[in-house]
Amino acid sequence: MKYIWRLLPISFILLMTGCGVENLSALDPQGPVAEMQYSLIQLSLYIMIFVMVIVFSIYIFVIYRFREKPGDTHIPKQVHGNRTLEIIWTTIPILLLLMLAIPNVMDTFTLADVGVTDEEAGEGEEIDHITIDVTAHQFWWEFDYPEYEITSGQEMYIPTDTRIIINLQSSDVIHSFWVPALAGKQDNVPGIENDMWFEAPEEGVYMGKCTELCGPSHWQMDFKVIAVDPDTFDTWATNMAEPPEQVTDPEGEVAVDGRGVFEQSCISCHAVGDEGGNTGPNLTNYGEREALAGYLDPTDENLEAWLRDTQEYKPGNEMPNFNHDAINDEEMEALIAYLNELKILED
Ligand code: HEC
Ligand SMILES: [Cu+2]
Repeated sequence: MKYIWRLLPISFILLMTGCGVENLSALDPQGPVAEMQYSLIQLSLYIMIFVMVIVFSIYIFVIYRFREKPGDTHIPKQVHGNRTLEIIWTTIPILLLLMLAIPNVMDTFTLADVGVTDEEAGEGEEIDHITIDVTAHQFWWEFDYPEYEITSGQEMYIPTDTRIIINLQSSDVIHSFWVPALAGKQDNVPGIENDMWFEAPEEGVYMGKCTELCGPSHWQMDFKVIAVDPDTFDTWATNMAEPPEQVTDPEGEVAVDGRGVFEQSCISCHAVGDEGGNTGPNLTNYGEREALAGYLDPTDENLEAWLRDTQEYKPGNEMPNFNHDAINDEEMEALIAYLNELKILED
């Protein structure tokens, strides 16, 4: 027991490794934007290490070399000002700051340019690109694809190796859009449109977060960027606009019509295909969600718990709780079966 405190650093290390959640790290950059930003981080880190090593070496040397020794009565020579030293320690920091500033300013301009002309290919040649308008809501994300006239909620599908141009907006307070593995963060500010771009070379699910304190459920305002190959993306976009017919209740297991319950209680806020409101996330592909409400496992139990008591899961969100008077158990079962079947990619 006496040495239990020795476990402290170990548990600290274990705790910190928990921070390396898959694809939620700016230190594992994917694509040109994240890589550019990562190399700037590395550059400043190396410069800082360089300065630290020199300063600490001189410091330690001076402490040992000039410490008072027993019987030392001699007071060192008092000097004031040394032109050579002054010039050296003014010039070196200026050079270091220039080394930092030049690539930073150059990359800032590259990143700020969301244009799509391909300079290497010549005038008028466009880079493969799509535009996504990202609207932040307390506490969920809306992704509109103006070129495809589709909207998705919480999960943003993108084609790989394509420039994704992002326009950031907010419907209420200030939020901030961050997908660490793909690009640095930028704010969603009401009344202002900010833009940015990124590309994902690899297929995969990239985690995103709201990084501006925006209300009681801010910490659960997670989303996903799902990069798929361009063909899959086209299928996805086509089917989002016109989802395949749903075979609700294929085995005839549930007596109540889930779609009917949805139309009665949910459609005023949630759209499936081009039908329905947009106060809440579009649910056209709910059955393919990686997460429920951004952060829960999309199991039946969690879905029911969420519908019954959404205010418990995300306090302050705009969806009402549905108790047993609003939706009875039978209707709930049918509704869940209906939602799980909302798939547009797999059969
Ligand atoms: C008054 C509007 C409103 C009504 C009615 C409503 N919802 Fe919602 N719903 C929302 C909002 C807003 C959210 C986003 C909550 C958040 O994450 O902050 C949401 C989130 C959800 C989610 C999570 C979505 C996701 O992408 O993970 C599901 C599933 C859902 N609602 C299903 C339903 C069902 C089923 C009904 C009907 C029984 C319903 N909702 C009724 C507004 C509504
Ligand atoms: Cu937010």
